[in-house]
Amino acid sequence: MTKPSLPSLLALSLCAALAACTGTVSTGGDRAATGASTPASGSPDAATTAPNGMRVTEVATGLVHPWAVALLPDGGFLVTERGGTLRRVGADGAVSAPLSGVPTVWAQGQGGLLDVVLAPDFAQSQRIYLSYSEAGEDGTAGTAVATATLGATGLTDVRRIYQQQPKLEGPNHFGSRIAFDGAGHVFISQGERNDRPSSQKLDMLQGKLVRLNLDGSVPQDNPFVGRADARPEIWSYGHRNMQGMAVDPASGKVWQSEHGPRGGDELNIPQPGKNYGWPVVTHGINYSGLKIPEAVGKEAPGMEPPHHVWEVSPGLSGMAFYRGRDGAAWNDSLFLGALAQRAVIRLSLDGDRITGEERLLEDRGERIRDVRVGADGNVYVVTDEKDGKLLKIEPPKAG
Ligand SMILES: [Ca+2]
Repeated sequence: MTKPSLPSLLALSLCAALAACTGTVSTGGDRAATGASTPASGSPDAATTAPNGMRVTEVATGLVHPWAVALLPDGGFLVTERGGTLRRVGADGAVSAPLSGVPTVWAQGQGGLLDVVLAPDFAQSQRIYLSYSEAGEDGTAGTAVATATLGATGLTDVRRIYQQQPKLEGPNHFGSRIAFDGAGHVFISQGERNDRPSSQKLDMLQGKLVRLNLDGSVPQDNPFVGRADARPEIWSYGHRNMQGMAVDPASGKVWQSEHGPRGGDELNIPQPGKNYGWPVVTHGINYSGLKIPEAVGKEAPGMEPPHHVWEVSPGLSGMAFYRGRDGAAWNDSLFLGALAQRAVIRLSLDGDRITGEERLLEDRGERIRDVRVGADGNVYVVTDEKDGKLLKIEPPKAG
């Protein structure tokens, strides 16, 4: 008796569920694989069901440029708005008044209140982590991270645990995401503040992935600890604007996404002390259409190639792994928000290997700023709009 293995059955059912199943790594602007093509517009309250069985519900609307969503154990949400407000959204979709106690943010350009995540011990401590841009002297600004205790209507015991140094002028490329490795460390992604050369300078924190202990102190096993010419907070360098980051629960590895210039959005799995190339190696060019002045090409000695690259930029934002749900249609996926291409990207994973790409919510035409996966097996996203939304995506049924 020959029976197909469970993995192949799952693969078959997944392929059957999708309008197209490429089975290969998608590069460039390949937007061929679209599973959910039924228009989802209509009544804002109505759940819509796509042909693959995926169901999309508007949980909340009226959020002003929401930047991140954290999923609370009670079924509710915390949502940051870039302008500097943090709100609770109830499981029923009720949006609270702004919570008190949020740090003052520098809300200009791409700066403002950015990421929000729950501390690893949130159930006991009620602590949260926020990233944001803060003002420096003489019109400068930089990325910062604070922790705080979450109460019903506000934050208390707010402690700043990280400040990007030095602060620079300009309203662009603050990152930023926060992720925990489950081993007592917090990773903070940030941008190079549109100051390209700084990504290669080890005495500056722009364009660096930073690794700290949960209280903000520097782990003594960080790669540049003890070097007089380098900042000890640095985990990896040569990054552009890292607006997505997540730790893979299957491997414990941190993954980050970064905007390329024009073309060349990347996924990396940063290793300690390694150089990820910006602006010396890149698959992109300047938005002006001109070559990046420092660029030598797509590779160079001593510089790590991206784990995955999109030659046409989706405009990557938040990301989340979908793991450990045997039998679920979307098990072993990585979800990424796309701002420019206005979609949710679902990558199929085999370990670290990317085996397929699908686009979701393209029909809605909304800039996707953040993606999270709930304990309930659903995917939650926020849209970067003046009338921003929190959406719930229920996966298609497996098999
Ligand atoms: Ca790179």
